[in-house]
This record gives sequence, structure tokens and C-alpha cells, in this order.
Amino acid sequence: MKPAPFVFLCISGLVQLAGARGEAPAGIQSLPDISLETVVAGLTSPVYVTHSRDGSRRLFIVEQPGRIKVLQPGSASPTVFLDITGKVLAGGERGLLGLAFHPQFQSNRRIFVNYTRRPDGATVIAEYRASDTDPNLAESAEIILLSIAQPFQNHNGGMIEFGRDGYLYIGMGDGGSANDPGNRAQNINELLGKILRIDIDHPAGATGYSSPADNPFFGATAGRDEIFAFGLRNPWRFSFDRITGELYAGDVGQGAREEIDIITNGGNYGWRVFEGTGCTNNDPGLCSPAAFIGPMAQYKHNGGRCSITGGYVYRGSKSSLPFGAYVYADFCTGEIFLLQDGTQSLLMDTALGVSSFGEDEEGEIYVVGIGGTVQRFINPNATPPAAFAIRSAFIRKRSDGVTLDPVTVKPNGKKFEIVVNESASVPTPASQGAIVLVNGVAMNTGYTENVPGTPIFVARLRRPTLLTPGPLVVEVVRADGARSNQLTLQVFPALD
Ligand SMILES: [Ca+2]
Repeated sequence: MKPAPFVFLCISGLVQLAGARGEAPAGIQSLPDISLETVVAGLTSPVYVTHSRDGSRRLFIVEQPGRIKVLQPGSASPTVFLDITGKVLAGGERGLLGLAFHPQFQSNRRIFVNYTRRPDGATVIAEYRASDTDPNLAESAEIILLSIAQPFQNHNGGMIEFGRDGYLYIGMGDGGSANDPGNRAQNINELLGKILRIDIDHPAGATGYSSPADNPFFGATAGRDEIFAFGLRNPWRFSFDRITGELYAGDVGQGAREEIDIITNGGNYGWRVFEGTGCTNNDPGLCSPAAFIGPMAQYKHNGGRCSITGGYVYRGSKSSLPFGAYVYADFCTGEIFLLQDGTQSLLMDTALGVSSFGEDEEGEIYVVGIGGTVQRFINPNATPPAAFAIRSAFIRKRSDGVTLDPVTVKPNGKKFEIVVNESASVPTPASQGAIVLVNGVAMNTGYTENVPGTPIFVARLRRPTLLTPGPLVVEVVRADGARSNQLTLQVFPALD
């Protein structure tokens, strides 16, 4: 979402993409079967598509002038769900930019939007509700949660989405112009140039939200309570990996580099000191890479590339894209890329201005073209991976390997690990890098092992896992997306 001059670089250790656009980079497997299928055309400047998490399988499309349209499954004719064009200042990087459905939308009908306000161009985060009587219409009543003044027209961020923690994450650009003239992204007393995180289920007094106590500058700590991470230039689109919960942000660069960041609590991603791994010379005395979190991937402004549109990690079951690949685009060239195991490759070169990606309820990924289209990735020749079987699981103490039997509540669950036995007599190669899920949450997968001749998976437990009594549903997902059956372990109250 930024017109400007541009390239493609890769940080050391990554395979360099081909210099010429449209060529499959050397050494990268080409994926000729993957194509785009049009779902809807004729939209007015669409900038986002998402779903409502309620099992209805509807798609919701955001049009920049201020409309949200709803598309029924199988239909190609969306209808208007919400129209706030009268409130929205649209054009360039402004407009209705973001939409998120409450995790419990099915029961509470709450939806959230991010738009640029008339007449002053401030960013507004506001709540609406779907109608009680017509699920395909939103009520007109608005509750404004947050408004943030914007000093310039560009770099408004725009993304909002709920994390697995139930909090609302908000992407804020640095306020605009060029080179962050107000040095706002590094200023922890400003909300610009940040990823914010707020709790919209627990309002604080007249404020329609509170800030989670584990935000880095919460409470007496200097800095705005709403900040989750900082040093961003314009995190136009971000997403959460459905399995790992990791937050991937595409941070739009200035004149040299586009970057993909894994956003963590309290992280400083370097802008305006760094643009990707390049020192900007805005503040040359601060150009120490160790002081900032670098991008997990970046590319230079070669061949007309100029503005990253952050995308999604594919976790669907149809193999329309490689399982676990992160898909993203350059807005200026229309190229769509994959990032897999640290390597970037060109998936396809399109004529689209890719304003966004989006997901449906099943995790299939869509491409939004600013010219008026929503398309989905398809791969008719793909063979979805077959399910496989796990037969038992147990929890043991990491220090001495003693099995926890029965499994009881443990305040420090990190001292324990889970062992899952595969039914096959030997592990398959696809089991390498498998992820153990407990109640749908990926455990510490860096510790997942697969010992030849001993078909087991071992994963460190994350801390909340053993905090309360109740069932633990255990499942393994292989690197190719194959899912196992589910086993259930029971956590019993602590014995004393
Ligand atoms: Ca504070």
C-alpha cells in the first residue's frame, strides 16, 4: 500500500531469489499446479477478507470506502453487511482498513473495525454488532474504543485481529511522511509505529478496553500500556499461525527493504534506525543490530518491488499451498511469494495489486486484489495427506523421566514433557518436524523429537497446560499437514 521506487535481497543463509521477475529461482521447487480461482469480482477497492468464526462459512469482505460485504458459501454475489462510508475518510492509504470478529462472535455478535475518520484522518478502532434478527446485517450503533491522531496521510497500519490469548492486536504505522520525522516508532509514549494489544472483554471504567498486565509497558512502567511491540514502520497486514500462534507481520519498508517479522511481546523491530537489516542513517549512532530484533526474512526493492503485503501461514487441509508455508506478496509488482524453512521463493507473478490476503474458517487462503477481486488458491492435483495413527501418550518429568501417573495439576508445567507413541513401527520421514498439539495449542516444538526405530514424539509442555484439572486432547500434525487421531488424557486435581 505504498507507491515508491524499489528489489530482492535475502539475508545471508537464505537462497537468493532470481533477479529477473517471473523466473523460478534456481534450486526452488516450482509449484505449477497452484493457481488462483476467482470467488468474487466487481468489488470496490477491497482491502481485506475474513470469516466470522461461527461455522456459517461466510466470507466478509472489507471495501476501503467504508463497506463490509458478506458472501454466502457458494455464492458470487455479496450483500452489504455494514456501510459506514459516511464516517470514513478513504483514498490512498486511508479508509476502512480492518475487521475482526470476536472469538465468541457466535454468541455475542461483536465485531471490530479499524478505519480512518472523517474529517481529521485519525485512526478509529470501533465496535459494532451483528443484528439479532438478521445475521447478514450489522446494527448501526457504534462504540468507539480508541482513536489515534495521524500526523500525515500515509502509514495508517490498518490490521486488527484477535490472538489466541483473546486480546485484540492492532497494527499502527509510524504516522507517515518518510523516515518517521517525529521519531514515533521508537517512542514508547506514542501509539504510532507499534503493534498494540488490548483487552476488549474487560473495560477499564469509561475506557472501552483495558490493557493486559503482561504488556511490556503496563502500569507504572514508563510507556503506553497498550503497546505490545514497537519499532514498526507500517505493519499493514499481520496474521497468527493457526498452529503455533506466532504473529507474522509484513512491515512495509521505506525505499530499500521489505520485511517479515515475528512479533513478540516487548520486541523492538528497529524502525527508524533500521530498515530490515540495513542501517537507515536516520540515527547512525544507534545502528547496533543487537539492540533490535531483525526480520525473519526481508527482500530488497529490485525489479519494481516496493511494498510488502503480509499474508498467512497455510494450515488448511486441502494442500492448496504447501503446509506451513507463509504466503505474502509485493503490492507494486503483483508477485506472490512463499517463505518455507527460511527460504523465499516466487509462487506466481500476477497482474493484481494485492492489497491483502485472508483466510476462511477452514484455513484456506484468499488473495484480495485492489482492482475488485477476491480469489482463492487452488491446487486441483494436490493429494491431501492421509491421516495417521497415534496410540498412546503420557506425561513425564523432564529431569528424571518419571511418568506422571495419574496426571495431576502442576503449577510449573514447564518441568514436564509429553511423549506420544505413533502406531507405525517405524517413523516416516514426514514425522520429522511434527508438531504436538495439546488442546489445539502447539507445545514447544523445538524439542519435538523423532527417534529412528522408536516412533515417538516428545514435546515440552507450555506453562498453562497443567494448571487446571480437565481433559488434555492430544494430536500430532506432521510437517506435510497430516493429522493424527486424537487421544485424551485427564488432568486430576493436585494430590496432597
Ligand atoms: Ca505504562
